[in-house]
Amino acid sequence: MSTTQTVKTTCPYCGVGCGVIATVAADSSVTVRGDPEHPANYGRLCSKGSALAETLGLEDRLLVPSVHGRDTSWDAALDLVAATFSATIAKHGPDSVAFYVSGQLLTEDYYAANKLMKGYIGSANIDTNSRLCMASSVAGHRRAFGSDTVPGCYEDLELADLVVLVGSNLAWCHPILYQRIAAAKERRPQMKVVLIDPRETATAAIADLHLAIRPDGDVALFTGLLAYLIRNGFADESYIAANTTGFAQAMGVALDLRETDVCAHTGLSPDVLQSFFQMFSARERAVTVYSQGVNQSVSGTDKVNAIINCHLATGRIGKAGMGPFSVTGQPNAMGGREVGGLANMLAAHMDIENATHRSFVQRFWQSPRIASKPGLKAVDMFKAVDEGRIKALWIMATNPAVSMPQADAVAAALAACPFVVVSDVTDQTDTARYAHVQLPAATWGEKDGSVTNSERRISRQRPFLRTPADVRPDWWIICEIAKRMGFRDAFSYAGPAEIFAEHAALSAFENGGSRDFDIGSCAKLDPAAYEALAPFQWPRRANGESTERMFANGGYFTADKKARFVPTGLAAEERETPDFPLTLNTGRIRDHWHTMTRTGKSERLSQHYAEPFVEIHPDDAWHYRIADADLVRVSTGLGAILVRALVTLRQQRGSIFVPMHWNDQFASSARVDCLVPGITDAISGQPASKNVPARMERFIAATYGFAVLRRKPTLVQAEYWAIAKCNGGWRVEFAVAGIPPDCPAFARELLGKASDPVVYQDTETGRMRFATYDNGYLTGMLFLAPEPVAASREWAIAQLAAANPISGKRNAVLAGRPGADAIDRGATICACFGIGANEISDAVARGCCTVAAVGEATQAGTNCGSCRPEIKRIIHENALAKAV
Ligand SMILES: Nc1nc2c(c(=O)[nH]1)N[C@H]1C(S)=C(S)[C@@H](COP(=O)(O)OP(=O)(O)OC[C@H]3O[C@@H](n4cnc5c(=O)[nH]c(N)nc54)[C@H](O)[C@@H]3O)O[C@H]1N2
Ligand SMILES: Nc1nc2c(c(=O)[nH]1)N[C@H]1C(S)=C(S)[C@@H](COP(=O)(O)OP(=O)(O)OC[C@H]3O[C@@H](n4cnc5c(=O)[nH]c(N)nc54)[C@H](O)[C@@H]3O)O[C@H]1N2
Ligand code: SF4
Ligand SMILES: [Mo]
Repeated sequence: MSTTQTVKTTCPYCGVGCGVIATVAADSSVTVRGDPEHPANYGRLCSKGSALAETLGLEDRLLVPSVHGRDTSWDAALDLVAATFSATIAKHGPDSVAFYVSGQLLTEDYYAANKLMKGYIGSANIDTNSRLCMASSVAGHRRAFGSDTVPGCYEDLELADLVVLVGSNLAWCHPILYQRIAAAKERRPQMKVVLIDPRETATAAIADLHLAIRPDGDVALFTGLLAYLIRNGFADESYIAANTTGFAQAMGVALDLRETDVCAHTGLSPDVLQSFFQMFSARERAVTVYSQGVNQSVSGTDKVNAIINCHLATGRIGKAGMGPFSVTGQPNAMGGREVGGLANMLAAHMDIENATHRSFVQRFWQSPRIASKPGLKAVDMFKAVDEGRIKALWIMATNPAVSMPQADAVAAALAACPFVVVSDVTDQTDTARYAHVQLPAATWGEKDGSVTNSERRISRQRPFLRTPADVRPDWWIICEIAKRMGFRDAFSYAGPAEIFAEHAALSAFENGGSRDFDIGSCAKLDPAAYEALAPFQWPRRANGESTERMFANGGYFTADKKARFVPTGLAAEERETPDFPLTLNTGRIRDHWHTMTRTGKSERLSQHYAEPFVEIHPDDAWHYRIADADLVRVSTGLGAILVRALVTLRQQRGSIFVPMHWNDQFASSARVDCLVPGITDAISGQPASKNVPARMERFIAATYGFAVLRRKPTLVQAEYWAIAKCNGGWRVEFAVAGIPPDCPAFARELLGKASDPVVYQDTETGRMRFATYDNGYLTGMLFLAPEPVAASREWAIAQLAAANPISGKRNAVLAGRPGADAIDRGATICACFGIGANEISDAVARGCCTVAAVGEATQAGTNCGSCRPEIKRIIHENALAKAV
């Protein structure tokens, strides 16, 4: 490309679905900024979105198809996959094969995969990582509304007088929605925010009330709220009578609850409960936002319905500033649901159990078959792989060896499976190890298609980079396999535009307003119109009919057009697990995305947390004799992991939190899903990843180490290690148990055999430090100590990245901390400008007492704003310290 090119596309991370403008300069360098015209973000991007350009490099990319680890041609790979799937089906029937797909596929990819499995192979054994993510919301919606409909839109979050956030760390996981709420609250201080989360997350920064609920206390809480609303005359009797059924039963169960039981199940005092109930009652414009603290639970579907019941009972649904709001995780979680990517759904939001729907879909596709019963849901699918019932499995755009519960068992099942195909963009993942065939897929920036965000808005993802020669888009790969399996006519698409138009036509096929998902207006879209398609919300029927909000006046998608109340009680009983007295909670951090295949490539995003960790309440830390920065072994009946202790009051007593991101590519033993059992919600089949009985103990090492080095470390012989990209290279943390290693030999191994390190040894304390140079530039530095290394990480990284040779100070760097002439920035808080906690604290100490003032003094928080909740906390803690 010789001139600058500018392309409007959509962020490939979370379900907020922000519009992005990518600019490719004449020298091929890429910059990204928020699209000021996109209705999701109006120009803003969070830390992950802002750093997208750093994740586009070809390092770690899977660039050529391979069979049994050997590069091969596309024809050979496709022929083998098609032949093996066909032969397996011929011999063992259609249910002996399966696809495990992802909310990170584009709608067009997803549509083709679902069509192939359900209409042509004739099985419904296609499930998706959305099973681990949105299945309980889908099931709850369908129970209440008769369809999987999100009734509201983002604007409701700004128009509401009360936003209740349940099991959602919005500040870190949907940062732009968080910022929209924070800005609305600043404009209208009467607006209130309630956070319901066992942990005091960064989201608490905007909360007027934080309910540190007991794990899985949510059903009891919202059933208690329903009882309060009814008793105090807040039920909207005319809405209930006109638009719902089942109220009497739900009311009966709710009114039977005793307050003492609600307190016991939620762990909340009567006063706190009253405050919340009163807040909710007093504000008609209320939105309840919920996410994985709700969905990922044995009572996930009941949680969803307990929330929806309160909105139905007050008629607060589908009106400006009102409604239950399930926010989706992945960029195309919604699109996947629309094409029927779940094993228990059909395309275009139709039901697999409904014979009329099956006939619609089969007639539309004119397909030889149509799956007649639900297929295997994710956990059961991998069980079937393990038991040899599934003999050929195709995994696309997901990393189940890390993200599935019972991750070790999943890995073992993959290892034993006769035929595993993995379509991915990354060459080495924990799942790819088990692939017989690896298919290189096009990634963000190369792909062309569409995604749907949390508010039902469909946006285009457009390419702006040249796709590497042997890389292909997912839809193409799927269609080529389908053709080779004998389904040429049904899968001969010229491009994604044609697939999208077909998907749109199916959504409108014999619909007539009877089904929620209808984008009939796009059924005749030609490639040029598809190319130009501006973001729009569904439904958008062929006659142009559209709406931002649904159900204000009923019109549900049940036979009688009425919504259903679902009676909910207290939900889950206590589990007796004396050997595992702690509750292990898992989830996300601000700057990493899932299994780190993308964000792990960005040095900026790898500084906020550079190691896997466990958050522990100080009382538990004391009880288990664990100090901050110790290493901790966390275990359940399934296995153990080794992570760094982070002692914090933000955690509840008896509960610990470990992020889901770290895997074998970045740490020795930190895949937290190795500890999570495959226990699921009975209705949705979604695994309970947030409430796992566990125990922990301090891990005592003989030697602890920290290193920075230019090149990626290849070998770390240690019980514990974790690597992360940093400015100028890589940082490594490790610990060795048993007999202390031969330190000089260890240093040579890590820093490079040819190097001639400067050494500093303190025989009294047993501490050793090494530094290597190339022409006066630091190339590596290693600290070894009998206790966790106290050197300043940020300072060591700054030396590695220094623009000038370090001459004259060779020994000084081994001090491991800045001299009197420089400051220690502390752990990175602002990823955009690399501002550390110490710099922010200093600014606060100098009198900056608002986030804006800190921004003015340090720049922190002035670009994407994702760190603003943390800056606010530092200011708050400083104020508390002064008050003491
Ligand atoms: N930075 C970042 N953002 C992301 C992602 C990412 O990987 N990184 N992933 C995206 C995806 S796919 C998803 S699904 C979303 C998830 O977004 P969130 O659901 O907001 O994220 P989580 O951290 O999984 O869990 C949210 C909270 O649920 C709380 N919780 C645990 N148990 C309970 C409980 O019993 N009741 C209640 N009320 N709360 C509980 C946890 O303490 C946690 O703070 O994030 C999306 N955005
Ligand atoms: N303990 C615990 N476990 C969890 C969760 C939790 O909260 N706690 N959360 C669950 C949730 S909500 C989710 S969504 C899952 C996420 O878990 P995963 O889906 O396993 O996570 P990702 O790292 O996003 O995996 C995406 C994979 O697809 C590849 N990829 C990216 N783009 C493309 C593309 O265009 N085409 C192809 N073919 N490949 C591509 C990436 O390289 C990567 O390997 O984890 C679940 N697991
Ligand atoms: S909030 Fe951040 S991660 Fe989510 S879509 Fe927007 S920029 Fe991307
Ligand atoms: Mo998710």
